[in-house]
Amino acid sequence: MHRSQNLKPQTLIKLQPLSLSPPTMESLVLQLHDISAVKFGDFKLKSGISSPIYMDLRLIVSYPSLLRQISRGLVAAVPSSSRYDVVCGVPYTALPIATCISVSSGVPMVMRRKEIKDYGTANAIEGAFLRNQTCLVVEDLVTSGASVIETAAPLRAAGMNVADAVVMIDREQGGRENLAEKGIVLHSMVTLREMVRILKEKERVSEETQKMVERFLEENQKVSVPASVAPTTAGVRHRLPYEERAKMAKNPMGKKLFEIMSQKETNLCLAADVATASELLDLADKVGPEICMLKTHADTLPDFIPDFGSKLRSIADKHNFLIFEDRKFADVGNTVSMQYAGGIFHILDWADITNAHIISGPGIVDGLKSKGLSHGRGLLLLAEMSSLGNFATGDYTSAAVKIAEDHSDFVIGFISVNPASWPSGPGNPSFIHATPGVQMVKGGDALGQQYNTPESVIEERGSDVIIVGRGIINAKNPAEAAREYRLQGWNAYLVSCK
Ligand code: 5BU
Repeated sequence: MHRSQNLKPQTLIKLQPLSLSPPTMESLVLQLHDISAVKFGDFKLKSGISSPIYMDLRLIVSYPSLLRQISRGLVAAVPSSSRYDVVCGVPYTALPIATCISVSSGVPMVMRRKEIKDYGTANAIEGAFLRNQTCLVVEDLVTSGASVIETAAPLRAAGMNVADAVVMIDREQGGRENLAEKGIVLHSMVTLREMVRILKEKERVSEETQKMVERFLEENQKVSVPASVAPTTAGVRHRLPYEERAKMAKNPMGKKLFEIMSQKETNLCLAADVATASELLDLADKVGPEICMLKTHADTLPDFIPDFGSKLRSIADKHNFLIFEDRKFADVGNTVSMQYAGGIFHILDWADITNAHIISGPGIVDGLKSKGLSHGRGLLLLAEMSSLGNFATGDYTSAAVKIAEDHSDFVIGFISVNPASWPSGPGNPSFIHATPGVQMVKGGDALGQQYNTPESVIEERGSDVIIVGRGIINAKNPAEAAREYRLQGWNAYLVSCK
């Protein structure tokens, strides 16, 4: 994966640099103080808390000798028996440190993109690596561990093992514990307490300052990971399991979807936006085992033929997933009923689920229901959209909820983006929430699409189904990528049920 053919895969390499011994901690701490990378005062940290001490470690790039010493110190902090295939610095401050470690130890580096502008072409992880390689995450400073967790997620999603992180300064404020919960052991070069002790001993700070920092550390031993990184502390908790919700669903197709999700342990819907129908059928067969639903845009397929539906149906039956035609009906009831059952596509014949805007009022649901209900089909209402600047917000979203409640025999739920933020939250558990705009890293494309991570969508935003298109389709191996999305989506669901 992402490695050129003529390069041999790296084998695990020990991190020890060949010559120099690690610098003394005392000298390093004093040098950091000399360059004003350690400051005392009243500072607001990224995690939101106020701190009497602040470290500006971005400065170290201006001091190559210090940078070299820090990287040697970090290498020495990792158990000498450890071996890694790659190192990855947490952007941005730790990037030069990771580069130094890579250069001195011969362990290759990968880089995590902080944000991806165009998901069509860019990778979340840059560099040459293989699945199952072991990656050491390098960080300059850990408070809650949030940044390390943010970096580990796309590395893991790309198939790498991340079990260790090494940090220059551990503020000892819960980061070690938060990372341990995510299966990452934190190795630190020095703790904040130890730094301040050295500075006091060398008369760089007063006893009063030392005491103030120690008191602060005592009082702030557990800084939790912000909700946007690990939404387990916020968002939707104690969610009912899918199998319970299956029993509540009024529409048989909604019930079936919950049942499939529960049986297959997947809340992943593939947005199969490929160039041709034959490519779509091929992809459906490959990704089928990982998904609960496959979403189509039949009107984009140049080779759509009448038996497309029956071909897709047999693949859907083979792998036990539902077919969702993302038609986004928007006309008056009578017209949509004709569009649904007739035309070229005969959506009613092959799509288990379709969706509709509510712009034209509740009559659109009646129109679709007049054809779909007797066929056992289900409908998702577009309560929100993922694209930048869309108008499906506020009262419009609330109106979609009301229409769904009034037609719960046919409506199975919503296309939504952040149901946890709705006045009544995700609401009636018999309705399902499906969310498009999902990638492993937050960001967007050049045409207004906006992406959130599976964890954020399920745990924080309270959705049930992640809809993923280009994140899977553009991957080197779509079936493997689908597996990673499935695991992330499912783990997030399990957490939100606790
Ligand atoms: P992507 O490649 O993961 O960006 O694909 C997203 C899919 O979801 C694509 O088929 C869109 O048509 C669809 N979509 C969306 O992106 N946003 C919305 O609000 C709705 C559908 Br509704």
